[in-house]
Amino acid sequence: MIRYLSAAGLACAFGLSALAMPAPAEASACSATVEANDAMQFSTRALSVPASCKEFQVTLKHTGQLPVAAMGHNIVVGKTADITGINADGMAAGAANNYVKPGDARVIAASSLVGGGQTTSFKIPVNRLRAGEDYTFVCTFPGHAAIMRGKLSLAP
Ligand SMILES: [Cu+2]
Repeated sequence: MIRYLSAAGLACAFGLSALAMPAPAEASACSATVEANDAMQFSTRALSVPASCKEFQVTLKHTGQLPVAAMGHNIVVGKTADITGINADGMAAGAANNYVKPGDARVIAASSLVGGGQTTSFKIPVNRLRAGEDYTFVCTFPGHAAIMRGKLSLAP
């Protein structure tokens, strides 16, 4: 029991320090955190995915307080040329589908929908990205994509 508590304590301490300090370069290179708020804003307008990563994990943290039905956010990644269609079909698919059309081949990766105080994460398969191609990430919650968008690219 003492050993168990000790291990849990260590894990907890590690978790806290990982939150408080910048992650080591190696750990952060294949992941990123994007915050979204009640003012319909993402905390970043550009994500760079190193080509050396097999998967790129994106954590979406909704720092607001509004419920998902009123101010839900997600992140959907696609080629910039496909984003308008992805967004239109996503909105039509509704909240039950996280505002992403089921089976949409244009969607490279997508998170689930979160409301205030919630966090989710998803992985971008890096082998679906090409150098020099123009990618965009958006929130497909109805009415959000015009403001909640950013560029995504494969870094050499
Ligand atoms: Cu949104």
